[in-house]
Amino acid sequence: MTAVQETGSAPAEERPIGYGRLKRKEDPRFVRGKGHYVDDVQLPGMLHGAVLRSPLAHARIVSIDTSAAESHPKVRAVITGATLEGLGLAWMPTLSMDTQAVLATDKVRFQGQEVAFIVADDHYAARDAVELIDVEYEPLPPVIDARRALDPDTPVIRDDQEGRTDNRIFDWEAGDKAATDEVFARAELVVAQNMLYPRVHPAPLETCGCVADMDPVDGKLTLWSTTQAPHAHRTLYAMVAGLPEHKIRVVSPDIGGGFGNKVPIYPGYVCAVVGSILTKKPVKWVEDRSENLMSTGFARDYHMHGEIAATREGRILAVRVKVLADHGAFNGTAQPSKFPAGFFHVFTGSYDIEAAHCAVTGVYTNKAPGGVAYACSFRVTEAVYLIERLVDCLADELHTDPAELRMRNLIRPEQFPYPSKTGWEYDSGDYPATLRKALDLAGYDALRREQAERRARGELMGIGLSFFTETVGAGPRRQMDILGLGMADGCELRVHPTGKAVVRISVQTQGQGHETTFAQIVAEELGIPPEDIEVVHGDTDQTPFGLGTYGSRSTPVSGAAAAVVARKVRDKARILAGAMMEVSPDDLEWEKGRWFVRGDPTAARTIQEIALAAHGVLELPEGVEGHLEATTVYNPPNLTFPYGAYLCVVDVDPGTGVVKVRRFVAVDDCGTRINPMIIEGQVHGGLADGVGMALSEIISFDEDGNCLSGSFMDYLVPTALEVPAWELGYTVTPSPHHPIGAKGVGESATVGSPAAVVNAVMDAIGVRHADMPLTPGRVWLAMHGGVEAP
Ligand code: MCN
Ligand code: CUN
Repeated sequence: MTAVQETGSAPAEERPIGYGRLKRKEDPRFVRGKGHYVDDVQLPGMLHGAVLRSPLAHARIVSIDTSAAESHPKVRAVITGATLEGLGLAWMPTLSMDTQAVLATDKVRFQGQEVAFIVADDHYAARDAVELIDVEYEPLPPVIDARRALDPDTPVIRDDQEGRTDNRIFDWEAGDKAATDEVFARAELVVAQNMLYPRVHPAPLETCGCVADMDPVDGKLTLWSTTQAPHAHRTLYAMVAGLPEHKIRVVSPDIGGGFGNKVPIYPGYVCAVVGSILTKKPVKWVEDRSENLMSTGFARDYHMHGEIAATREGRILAVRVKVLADHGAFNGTAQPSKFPAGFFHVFTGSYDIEAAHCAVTGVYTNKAPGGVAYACSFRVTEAVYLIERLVDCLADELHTDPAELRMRNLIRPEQFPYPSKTGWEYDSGDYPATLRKALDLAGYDALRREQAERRARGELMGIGLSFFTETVGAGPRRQMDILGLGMADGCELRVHPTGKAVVRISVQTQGQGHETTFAQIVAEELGIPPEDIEVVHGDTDQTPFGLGTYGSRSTPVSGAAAAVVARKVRDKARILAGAMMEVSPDDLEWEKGRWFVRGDPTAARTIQEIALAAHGVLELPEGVEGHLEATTVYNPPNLTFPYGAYLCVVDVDPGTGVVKVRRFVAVDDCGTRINPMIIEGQVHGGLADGVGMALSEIISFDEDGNCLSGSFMDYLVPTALEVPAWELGYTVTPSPHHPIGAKGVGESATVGSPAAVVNAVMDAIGVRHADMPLTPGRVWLAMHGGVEAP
């Protein structure tokens, strides 16, 4: 598909960890088609579930007649909201402390909402029986445009909540309003821009699904489930069902992509569990593509009004933002409890400014719930897009080169750790070096000359930049929790007598390669080769508690935990090595894989020898137990702040508005690089996401609330034909507070790239702003002074 142009600097700078570009341990099974996904789970006597969904966006349920479905010969159970009400399960808590209907009882609130659940002998019978259920609806006016959601005459969507009189979910702000207003009042120049980050969908290759198996004898529920957070899900199920955690086992087998789509708990999972309880058989439920696109966690949907204040010389002084956040019918976003807009308040970006303020209002609409998904780093996508568009708007106003404008305003290396005006402390960075590297790789000056020549010939070539800073690694317990669960991660490491090791982690890979990179971290710390280290994950019965994989937190939190636990093992190995050699542990020094006597490198014990002795007959020092193992719970002191400079070159067809992405240069800095090959894969995927969102992806609705993007014929993800050969570079600025200096990278490219593409298209067509997705029709309209609603 896309070629990698390896453009990194000297290998020494790359600082790869334990075996560097190690091939992924998980790939032999994937390339042979031997992955084991939820839909591969087959249990004796297993039944199949299917969901009846609402055809209407907003309607009162008058009656549900299930008699025809119940008499279908292959149907084993028909579950409605009334059934669940009897069990106290008609509503469930969301990760944002709202409630969500499992199956609708009173009203339906978005098209595709779950209304009933059929359990049948096979999948086809279940789908057939869904058609036999007769629901009478009384249609209500739907609320589709978030900008109308707070109008006084707009129907109240969540009339299930007592005392509610409007569709407001929250008002939230960050920064210093008075200080910001003061800077704006005296600024020489203010540029303002409305922009929409449209509703998009992560659309993982594998849709969501589960197999629920409630053992009627021992009362233990086993749930194979597409979840990015098995432990957090288990605790929620325990809270909702009143079962103790040890009676619930959540298994997350191979996951075919998550991208945030698999963080929430969906009604289908709960219905499958209820189906298994009622039928005393295992029940499988796997949604289809349309169900996934129409009803599961969407992303973005932020209406933003941004203002940037500056001097005439191009010094950025302040940024002010108002956001209207469309959360759909239930506030089901997954983010740390204290931050209803996620980490949006990192919108000051990579610039050293005097003041900033944002105000975010969340509203209900008659659309599917979600909001935090699609490699967003908890809304950093929206924040980066906003500031990087605003900076280009300012450059346009000042007739300044956008690269120069950025260079002039970037936070300087000596300012780190940098306290941002909205409360973050950026850990480390050398922003100008990274931007310079991107410009050099791209040949920026030559590109600008080429652009001028082409313009003279009437050709539309555009060059777009973006510089992003992310906040990843949620998070310090004192600041962050989800539903009261602190975001620290456990990790356990055991070295067997033969010197092979098993590391048990709480995070869950959906394709990121954790089985490889966590082995590399332990290998680096202990000198045991990665192939001798097994990484166990994705099974709550086998792994320590932790909050899961999202917000690129695995490396910053669990990766740190793996390093810490390996160091604990190393420390114990030192005591044992001292006993083995009859020297004081204080006289020992470590080099990769062995403890040796200071001044006599030949007197040494390898970690493997020590492991054997730890299980053998060695006389142990006072207070030291046998075996070689350790556990830890890692509570990060701060988030990590990866960053990068991206440059996109596009050609736009003046006749049709078709955009061709000709080149894309991405220079990322994620601190210490554990596996450069995996990092490149993460960046490639994220860049493709960014091009897709910028040019073609949108979940849109008609005025009745019909979802117009329910299939891949309408929801256009990019293919190899739409993306260029990525040109990657990197810089390395380790995180000072992470044990191995690593920052997250999994979402960087999705976060950073859309602005670069849009900036390039605006540069090509000479228009200040047009909203994504920049489809040919919208580009053409923008070129000709028109605007089209998304
Ligand atoms: N890595 C590394 N060196 C670093 C940082 C990361 O080698 N300095 C490696 C890690 O060891 C890991 C991978 O890169 O193997 C991603 O690490 P990290 O940035 O910690 O992100 P997570 O593992 O927590 O993954 C989550 C992130 C998110 S939130 C989304 S969304 C997304 C993404 O990962 N979903 C993905 N990338 C994805 N990639 C695949 N294939 N599938 C998804 O669903
Ligand atoms: Cu925001 S998508 Mo990822 O955090 O699973």
